[in-house]
Amino acid sequence: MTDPRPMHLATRIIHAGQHPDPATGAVSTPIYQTSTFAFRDADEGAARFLGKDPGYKYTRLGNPTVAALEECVATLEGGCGALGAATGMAAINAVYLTFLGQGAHVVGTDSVYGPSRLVLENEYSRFGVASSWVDSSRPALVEAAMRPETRMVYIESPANPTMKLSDLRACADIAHAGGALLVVDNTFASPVLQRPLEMGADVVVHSLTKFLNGHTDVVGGVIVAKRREHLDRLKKVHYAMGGTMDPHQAWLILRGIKTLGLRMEKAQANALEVARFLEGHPAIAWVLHPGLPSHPQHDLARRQMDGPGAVFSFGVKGGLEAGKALINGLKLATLAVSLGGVETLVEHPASMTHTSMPRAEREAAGISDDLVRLAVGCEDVRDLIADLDQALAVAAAAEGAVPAGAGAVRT
Ligand code: LCS
Repeated sequence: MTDPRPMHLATRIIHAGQHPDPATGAVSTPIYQTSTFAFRDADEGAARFLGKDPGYKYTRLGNPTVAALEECVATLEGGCGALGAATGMAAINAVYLTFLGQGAHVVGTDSVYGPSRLVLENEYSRFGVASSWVDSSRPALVEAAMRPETRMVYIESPANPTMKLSDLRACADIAHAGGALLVVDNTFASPVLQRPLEMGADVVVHSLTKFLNGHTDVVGGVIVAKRREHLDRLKKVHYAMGGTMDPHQAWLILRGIKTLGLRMEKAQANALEVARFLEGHPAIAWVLHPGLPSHPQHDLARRQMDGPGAVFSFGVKGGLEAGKALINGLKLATLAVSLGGVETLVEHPASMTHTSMPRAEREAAGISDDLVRLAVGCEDVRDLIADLDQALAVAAAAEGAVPAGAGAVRT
């Protein structure tokens, strides 16, 4: 008999949505690699399309492997249900398209993942949707940007790549007071560290490509709704737009999620140690990591999150050129966009993930040219620190700013 008490998160990560296959007893959820599902007779087919029979019809409109992933993520986030998407951007666009229309206005975090902002500014604007982008780490700025026609407050916290945090309860209150929804991109935290629906958000989105999958081998996205009414509206739009998830993709992500708790614990412990090392290094100008007391919202991180995460940003003395020299000097950390995998990745947002933002807007959002983003993985932290230390020495020698080998490796 199933214990009616809700299980702890670490248990739900492994079991939610997944049960031995009723047909074969397979413990791992099978990959239902089929585009369509047979009906016993015409009446059953008709009942499925009328929604009177909940069985499957066609994989774009639902698939058992995708459903297992959806139930798992919905359970972790505390939502009433979830919708798998082909990518994080497919999930975000389904949310925009569902809740925005002619004349609608969005208030969003200025330093979100570039395309989440640019698609509103450049594409939805063609259909009469306006957007204002503010430093949402200051709730008063969110409030000031609200208009009578604001339908959505769109927050990324921690934000990519500035690591700004937004007070989600305060943003929910502001959104709801103005008759808008709060949508939160929870990609950087994952449900292990932050559950926005518990803090008043209406909808959560993820790029599953990142921590939830965790192995840098698949892209995917998900939308989680708190209320059935929203889920039903989202489903209608998402299924019609077609950016849904493939069963094999869902299976890979389900497999990745099983170790989410373990990976998060290791990666964030590594990230904090690396951030402390960098903060103490003479060649480093600044470090922004929510787990460091120097982060302007360290207290909010402690209140709102169950851990500061495994991504952070920093600047090297000597600016962009010194940063480039550092990136080029790294031998273990890989120069690549994306984050949340078991391997450490480094990137330069101003010239990569956020390059399509106009420079003035980028700088206003805090994405300076010297900002280097480090997404820390699960390697032995001593190797990561040694790698950064040698690359900083190379960069400093090139700059002539700091004597080579000035940073002491702590092992
Ligand atoms: N939300 C956040 C916070 C992201 O960082 C990304 C991708 C997305 C949404 C979009 O997800 P996708 O469609 O790629 O699955 N972020 C990336 C990054 O920082 N580097 O490369 C991709």
